Amino acid sequence: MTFENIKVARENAIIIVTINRPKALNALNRRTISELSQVMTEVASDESIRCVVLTGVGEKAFVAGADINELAEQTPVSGSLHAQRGQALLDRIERLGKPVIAAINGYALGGGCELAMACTIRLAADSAKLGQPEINLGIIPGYAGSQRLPRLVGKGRALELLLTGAHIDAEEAYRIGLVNRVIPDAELMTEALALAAVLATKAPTAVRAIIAAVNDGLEMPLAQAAVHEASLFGLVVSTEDMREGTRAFLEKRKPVFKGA
Ligand code: DAK
Repeated sequence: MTFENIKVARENAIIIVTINRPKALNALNRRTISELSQVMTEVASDESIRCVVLTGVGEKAFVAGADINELAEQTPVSGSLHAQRGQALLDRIERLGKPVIAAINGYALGGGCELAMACTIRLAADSAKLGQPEINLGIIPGYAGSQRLPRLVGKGRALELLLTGAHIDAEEAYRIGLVNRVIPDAELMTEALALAAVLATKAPTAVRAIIAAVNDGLEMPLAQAAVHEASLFGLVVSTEDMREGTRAFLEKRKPVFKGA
């Protein structure tokens, strides 16, 4: 596949997707959303891909938001279409069934912060800045940021970030639970790829089931979520990978999971 606004590279079972619009600080325009959607569709259907690392080109920005030039000229019809496509992309990332690691290498603002929140795990470079500044444009988040943010950091902190539009640094984002780890700038991609390599060795069906259990379960009452977990458990115990995992433990060796 060839793309204009993203770069895609492969390292064994890992796909590295780099958003590549440096002149606009990697802002998400329609084309970028469409290209990301295409690559995620491909990743979803390719069993040999086990993990994705998502980052932005350069040292300044992960994604500085939705493209404000496009936002400024939206009509109700185009705005609604844009909302549907962008939300579908973020839902697909969240429920890809394979871990997507956001390597946040600079500004992750507005739609950029929303994109990072849809990822499975967020690693932030120590110079990263995160926030939801939509309020300063007279709008509100459009990619479910007002919903994912309180689920990650709690209602009070989410409301403060959404209402002030403030940018917070990586350490503060870590303190409130918005990112999983803060990593020195120069080591961000090395760490992201090291984590991806670990995740890529895990049993794919169990990985998919964990991502589904957590995401679906957060939308359900606890008792119903526990029943859902039990059904997913029933699925994973029927896999060859479960037999391999338990056998490897008993034989005191590392398991080799095949996704069967
Ligand atoms: N869109 C388009 N261009 C952008 C951009 C953006 N979000 N962010 C930066 N740029 C461009 C700048 O215009 C500038 O272009 P030139 O002037 O060089 O042509 C270039 O990138 C470099 O930016 P700056 O010169 O501003 O760089 P600074 O270091 O001075 O400042 C900054 C960096 C990140 C603090 C600043 O660029 C900034 O504040 N950017 C905007 C951040 C922002 O407000 N982002 C949130 C956008 S609102 C929806 C779905 C989602 C959304 C809305 C609706 N629906 C489903 C309907 C989401 C909305 C948003 O994300």
